[in-house]
Amino acid sequence: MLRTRRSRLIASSLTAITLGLTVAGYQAGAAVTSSSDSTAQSASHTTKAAQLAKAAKAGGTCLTDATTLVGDLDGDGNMDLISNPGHNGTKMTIQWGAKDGSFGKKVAVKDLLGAKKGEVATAAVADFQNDGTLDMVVNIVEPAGGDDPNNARLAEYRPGPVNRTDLASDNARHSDVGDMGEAKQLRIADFNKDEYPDLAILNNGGDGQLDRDVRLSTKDSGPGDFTYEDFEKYGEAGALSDPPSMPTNGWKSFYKPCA
Ligand SMILES: [Ca+2]
Ligand SMILES: [Ca+2]
Ligand SMILES: [Ca+2]
Repeated sequence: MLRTRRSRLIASSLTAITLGLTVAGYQAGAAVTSSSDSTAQSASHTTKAAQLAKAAKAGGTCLTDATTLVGDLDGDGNMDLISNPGHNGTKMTIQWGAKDGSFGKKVAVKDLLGAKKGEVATAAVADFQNDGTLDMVVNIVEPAGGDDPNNARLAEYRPGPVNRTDLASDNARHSDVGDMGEAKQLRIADFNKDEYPDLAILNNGGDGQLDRDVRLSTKDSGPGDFTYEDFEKYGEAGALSDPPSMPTNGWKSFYKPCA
């Protein structure tokens, strides 16, 4: 039985990437914000965000909290604010940074990627090759809603810097995260304890199967392809009724809190 389940896994395993950042920084993210904030609060948040951006510029990519990363994603030299509510890649937002250290309004990654109605966009951000630029993995899929999952319409590894308007990368390549099921979540993970951020994918492989799939990164490839060996070591078979556990704080393994 175990064996049967495992082989299904292989089949189901390449799916998911998710983009999700939502509630953009409760702290720094709130900088540019929302009409519901009081003026005083806004001012205070803005000041804090500017301070954090300044610190980040000096010290590199850093975290304002577990799900809000400050780093330069579009390569213009100004720090941007990347929020990933729940750390699961489904509600990711970006606030592009300006020269004065302030951040623009929150834009949803799914919109930048051009996800259509009915499609689910997921994303993960990290410096996968550890070369100093932030990179993305993105996945767009229209869930089938039945036992037979759809494959991704778009699944790519996009080495940074990415374009501010559509998150395009000159060196984008296909990723297999969306090839064999529906990616429900994409999370940064630290599976093999090296300097290259890994991916955890919550993959709906069909027929009630819901697995934690794994992509380990290398200096050459960034996130690699699915291998059964990696799955056996770091993945987990699960079901819709009994989901696998997922990493919740992968960014923390690679980025320090902003000073
Ligand atoms: Ca930037
Ligand atoms: Ca990089
Ligand atoms: Ca790794």
